Amino acid sequence: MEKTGLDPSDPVGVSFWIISAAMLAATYFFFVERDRAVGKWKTSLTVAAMVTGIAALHYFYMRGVWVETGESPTVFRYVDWLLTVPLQIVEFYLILTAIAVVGASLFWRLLIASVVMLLAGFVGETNIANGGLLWGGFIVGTAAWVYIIYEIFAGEASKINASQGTQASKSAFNALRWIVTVGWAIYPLGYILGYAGMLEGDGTLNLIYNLADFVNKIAFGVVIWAAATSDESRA
Ligand SMILES: *C/C=C(C)/C=C/C=C(C)/C=C/C1=C(C)CCCC1(C)C
Repeated sequence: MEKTGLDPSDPVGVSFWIISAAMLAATYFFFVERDRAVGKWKTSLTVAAMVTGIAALHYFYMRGVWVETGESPTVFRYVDWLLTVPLQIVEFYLILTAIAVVGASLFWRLLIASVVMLLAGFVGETNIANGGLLWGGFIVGTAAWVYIIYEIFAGEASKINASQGTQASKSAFNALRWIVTVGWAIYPLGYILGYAGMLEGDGTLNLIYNLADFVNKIAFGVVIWAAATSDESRA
């Protein structure tokens, strides 16, 4: 049968559709709520809206690829991540610069680590047939992610937060670092399950990545929104 539109018995296609709508709604929400935030927190909400807005666009296209071809929209997915993950790194930096004078080198270290993580994953996922690249990419990507975790829990970023943070910035920073540790862990777990042959077909891997994006983009924005509109942010 020729495929037309969305098949209700295709949970992966339906998840692409639902997340497109959620990303769009979140974008509108963060953008409108920007009015309630003060000072530098306004910029944080703008960036949160950019993240979900860019994702919404990619989810429209990813749904199309999946529904029309039944294949993983790997290139769209990584283009989306390459745009949105660095923006989330910018969020960390904005939270820190709202409270302290922060050297630019910290920003560049986090940014480069996030790009290395994604490029390594992309090389791995687009060369599945080459086991060396598939797992080499995974190892390099995981090392870069672990470095980011180190930086926000024990490195310079964490020290600035601990010594100079306000209540609002500290609670936002703390929640964001758990998202980066626990929420982001869904991606490498999906990668392992997907490519070690534990899942059938590409569908489940896409479901896992979709769920992870939903949590890590929308919940991430909500954490920033909560801090930006809290009374402490006015202090
Ligand atoms: C909005 C999109 C987000 C927050 C994407 C995050 C993606 C990751 C944390 C990906 C991590 C990976 C590794 C840690 C190992 C290599 C494979 C990746 C790229 C899936």
